Amino acid sequence: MDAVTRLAVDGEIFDFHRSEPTIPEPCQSRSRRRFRTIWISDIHLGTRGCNADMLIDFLDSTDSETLYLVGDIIDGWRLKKRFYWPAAHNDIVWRILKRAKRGTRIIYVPGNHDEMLRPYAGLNFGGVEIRRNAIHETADGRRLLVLHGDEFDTIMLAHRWLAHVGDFAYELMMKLNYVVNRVRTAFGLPYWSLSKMAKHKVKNAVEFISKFEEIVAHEAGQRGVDGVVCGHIHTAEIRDISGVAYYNDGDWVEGCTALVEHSDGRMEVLHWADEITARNSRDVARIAA
Ligand SMILES: [Mn+2]
Repeated sequence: MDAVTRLAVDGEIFDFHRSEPTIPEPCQSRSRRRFRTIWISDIHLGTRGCNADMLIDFLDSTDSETLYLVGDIIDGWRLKKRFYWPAAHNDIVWRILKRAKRGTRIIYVPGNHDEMLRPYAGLNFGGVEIRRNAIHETADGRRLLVLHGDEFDTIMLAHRWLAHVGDFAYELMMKLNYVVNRVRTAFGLPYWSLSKMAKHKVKNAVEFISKFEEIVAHEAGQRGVDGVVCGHIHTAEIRDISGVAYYNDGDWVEGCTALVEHSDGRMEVLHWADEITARNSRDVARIAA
């Protein structure tokens, strides 16, 4: 067992017994938005890129019967290179384990960055079920395959050069995004996603993303499910691709998005920065009124 796995599994990172987070939870009476299901992925705990504050706000504002962690929750790759684990990252783990204690069913499908947890598929850590993939049945009776998405990287080989260009550009963008948003925060400006904008402008990235979406949906169709939920490419989306529903829950590095299922089976992508902006303007309106 390598160091990162030991940290993750033996409770040095997953501190099951930690009684209180450093960033306290708001009081229990604060109303949370309830969903049937929530999917989040690509949190990349253990990296500077992880937008912990935004995710803590999301976790404190929502609740669900089931929570899927769709991979790249902990960035084992990056942790191996350089250990980075601020208190806020523990607070996220604490909140997830607290949800399990409160009765939320939590299914963790590890991705490529947290592949060190894949051998533990079938086990349960503090109420978190580890799975290689899962089938989710929606309230309106549809069957959705839940997986991280790196399974299709080999099929994407033809587009590998794109992936590498993308990777370099992405790393750079993540760093820029961090700096830009620190400056914006200092000036009291709302959070702003640089690569969200860039992705829609760079043609190659757009081609890569739509190719990925088509391959994933096609594979899911072959397996006879009605749809697929994945992460991995950090691009939230809800799309019908030749009769297969494609859902991507995005990421918590810069997009800060979650996929949710409402009680009637309706699916929605929540852009949390926009939700915070909307909530703040509602608060301002209430104070003014
Ligand atoms: Mn990934």
